[in-house]
Amino acid sequence: MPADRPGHSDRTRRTMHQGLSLASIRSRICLFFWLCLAALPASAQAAPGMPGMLEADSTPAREIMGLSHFVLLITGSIFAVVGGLLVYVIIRFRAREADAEHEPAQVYGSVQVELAWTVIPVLIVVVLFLTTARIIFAIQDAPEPASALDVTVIGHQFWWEFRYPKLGIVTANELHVPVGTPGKPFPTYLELLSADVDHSFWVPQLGGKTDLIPNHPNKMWIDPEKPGVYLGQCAQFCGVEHAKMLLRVYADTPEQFEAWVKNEQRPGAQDQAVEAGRHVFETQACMNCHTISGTAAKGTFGPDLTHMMSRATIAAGAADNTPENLNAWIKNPNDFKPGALMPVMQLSDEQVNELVAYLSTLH
Ligand code: HEC
Ligand SMILES: [Cu+2]
Repeated sequence: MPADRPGHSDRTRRTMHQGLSLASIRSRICLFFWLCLAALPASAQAAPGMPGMLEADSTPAREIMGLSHFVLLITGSIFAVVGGLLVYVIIRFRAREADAEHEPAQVYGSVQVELAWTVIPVLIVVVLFLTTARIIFAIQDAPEPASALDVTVIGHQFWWEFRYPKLGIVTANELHVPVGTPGKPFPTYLELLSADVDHSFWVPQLGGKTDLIPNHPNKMWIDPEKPGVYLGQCAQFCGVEHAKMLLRVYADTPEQFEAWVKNEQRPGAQDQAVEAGRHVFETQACMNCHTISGTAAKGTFGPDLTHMMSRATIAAGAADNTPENLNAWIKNPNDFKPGALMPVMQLSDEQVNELVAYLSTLH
């Protein structure tokens, strides 16, 4: 509409202009909501290779999920009531031509209204607080059954060490725990420690986040019910490679778990055919940082490699455990994880090939 069209006062033109931009804002808000709605089903389903945040499969995770649904219900209702009233008021009491001359009724103070908007929110906060506290204590104070499995988890920059003190097993990055059977849960109690800085153990399907703090042991427990692999990751910024500090929890059937334990308890394989690689390992600095039981290598700065072939990934999930990746990792760990705390060892291609041949026998 031409701006200079006669018969339109300044005021009308201003209103029309505002109306136009309001309409475009409205359509943008609509678009945003539709996008959110469309994204919901996608985000509710765990993408492959991503931890599933909305698929609790262990008692602590399920309790936390129930709590968050409850909190969402209450806060969602508040949002609906407040938002609904706001929309109603905006439409019902919008500015009209006829209102231009007089101002709206002015209300000063109302004891009832002020009491209501003080007391009701306080009650809601108390309910939220008590429910949250109840769930936190129910999880934290759950008595540890005598049959429970104990694992010590030690966070390192940028990998996980798992120790099973009663079973004499040390492994890295891939935690194996047994599943319970209906009526016979088999929880795993984790003692969380750190070798350097703060880390956080987080496998969303199994439990809440718990920090690994130097000199301050923390505890948590999980009791997965379905066999399978649960993904997680370090949830506390611990240095440049924090994002590549991934976790895999294998929930094994009792038979699988027993077989895994048996295998892990054996000393490292000693295959004469790969003697050359073993020699390189034992005469280079590798042995100062890594342990391979049954050899001279007793270092603890890096992951225990005694049964490294029983793991699907290397470098805390940064790469699949294949001979090519092992080769590339030993040549230059920074290719996978810039800033990883394993040095470039300046070995010849032949030495690296021998090393990989040796490591590949460590089942
Ligand atoms: C200064 C200590 C140090 C030395 C020396 C060292 N490494 Fe490492 N290594 C590490 C650390 C730390 C990691 C874990 C890196 C990460 O995931 O962030 C690692 C990871 C590895 C891994 C992956 C293990 C897994 O399960 O994720 C392999 C294999 C490995 N090193 C082999 C070697 C070999 C072979 C040598 C000798 C040529 C060697 N390392 C020398 C510290 C060292
Ligand atoms: Cu970390």
